[in-house]
Amino acid sequence: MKRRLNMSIFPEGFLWGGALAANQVEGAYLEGGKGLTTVDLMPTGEKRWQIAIGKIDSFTPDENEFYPSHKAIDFYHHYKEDIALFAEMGFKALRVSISWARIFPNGNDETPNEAGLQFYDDLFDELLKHKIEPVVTMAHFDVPVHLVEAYGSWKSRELVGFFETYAKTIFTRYKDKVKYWMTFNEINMLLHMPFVGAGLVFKEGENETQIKYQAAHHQLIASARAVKACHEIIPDAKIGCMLAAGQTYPYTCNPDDIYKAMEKDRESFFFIDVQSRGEYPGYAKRFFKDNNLTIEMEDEDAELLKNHTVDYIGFSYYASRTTSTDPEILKDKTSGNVFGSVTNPYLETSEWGWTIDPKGFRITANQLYDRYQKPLFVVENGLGANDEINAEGIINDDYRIDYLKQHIAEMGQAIEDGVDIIGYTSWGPIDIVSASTGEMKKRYGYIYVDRDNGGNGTLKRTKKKSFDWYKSVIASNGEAL
Ligand code: BGP
Repeated sequence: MKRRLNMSIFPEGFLWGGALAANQVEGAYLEGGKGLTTVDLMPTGEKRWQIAIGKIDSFTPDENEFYPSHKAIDFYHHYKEDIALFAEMGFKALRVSISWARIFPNGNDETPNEAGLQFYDDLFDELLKHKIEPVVTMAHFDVPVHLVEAYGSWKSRELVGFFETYAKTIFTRYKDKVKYWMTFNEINMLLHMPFVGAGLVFKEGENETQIKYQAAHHQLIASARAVKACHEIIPDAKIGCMLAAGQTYPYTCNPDDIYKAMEKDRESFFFIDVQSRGEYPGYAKRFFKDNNLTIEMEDEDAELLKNHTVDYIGFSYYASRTTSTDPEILKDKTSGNVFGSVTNPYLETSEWGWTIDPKGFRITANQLYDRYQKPLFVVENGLGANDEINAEGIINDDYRIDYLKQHIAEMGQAIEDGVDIIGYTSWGPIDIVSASTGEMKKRYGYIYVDRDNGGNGTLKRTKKKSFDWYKSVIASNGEAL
């Protein structure tokens, strides 16, 4: 009997690794010719949320505010050291994002910024030297500010052409080094944090829903044009979409709750239905009609969407969601959750109020695979926690090991269910700036970074207990959890 080479339930070649975003790690926010991006205008504190939802349209820098993306963890200068640590854990892949404004400082410059192109060349070379596959996000919450000021960002159809030029530039430059791409990070976040997802700013009295869905259409067209260009320039590459996923549970078996849970999931699936099935679903057309929305489309759009769908479905999973039609239940919204989820009495939550639901990971993976029947790529999963260094300089993050162990086990169950998952890049393999709060204390890493919420610290990297644990998970291809 042929001995199974791989005793694990994870397939040979499973892409174990970690995920980062340029704006949350690089720092050097104006170095090497980089232009300002939307996230560079977002300080920590309560103002951050108002900016995230597009309610603030004046961004005069305030020296009393702290802007976490300006230095982040200085990955721009530390990437070789950090990649060596990732290699020590045995990473097969590292998800990073390219900052559009490093390549085109204004987003639509006549010629690309060579220093920016060279930085990512060096970064990819370092990864390949360690046999780590680069997995590249083209837009991860960082729109060039000039495009916001001059065009209203993704409100404008002009952004489609600018993004296509950016896409063709990086595909051509990195075609021999990068074989896994994805277009917009958590494209559905446009609905919940429109400035973060698409650089949208709303003026008093504007129809925000109309603006959001017109901007979404522009991103969906830009994504399809990028898919087309990627397949032409790098025929052996895979390019995917990416959503913030997490099945929505109905609070009761009341059909109204179940219908509302379906509607909530469709808010996110809408984007992926277009990117993966190639057309606007009927429920979206009804939504536009019922809400008097008119989405401006061009003649080429329908055919472009139909003929250039994604190769895989990338997604982040942190938590499931729960919804209800009962006003009493709805009063109790889970804090820190952009999806307006209510508390699920069967589940614990993290320090930041995010539900902890490993079984939900298996449910969500099955839900996505049932719907799209395309390979899935888990490109974010992890636990944000306020890690402490003890007197001996040790960080015993057993809670993170426990969270990840349970989630990886459930991901394995999904694979046993027949779900085709090609990789798992856990979020923040090294401590980085939190997207929602801008905090450093919301730590995700296997590696601790000496930096606090105010940007103070030596930036020293220290392995946590989870470093060796994840190293053994990868070495055993997911068998030793
Ligand atoms: C997702 C983003 C990531 C990351 C993650 C964790 O929305 O794609 O950029 O930030 O959430 O969220 P946070 O950093 O707010 O804890």
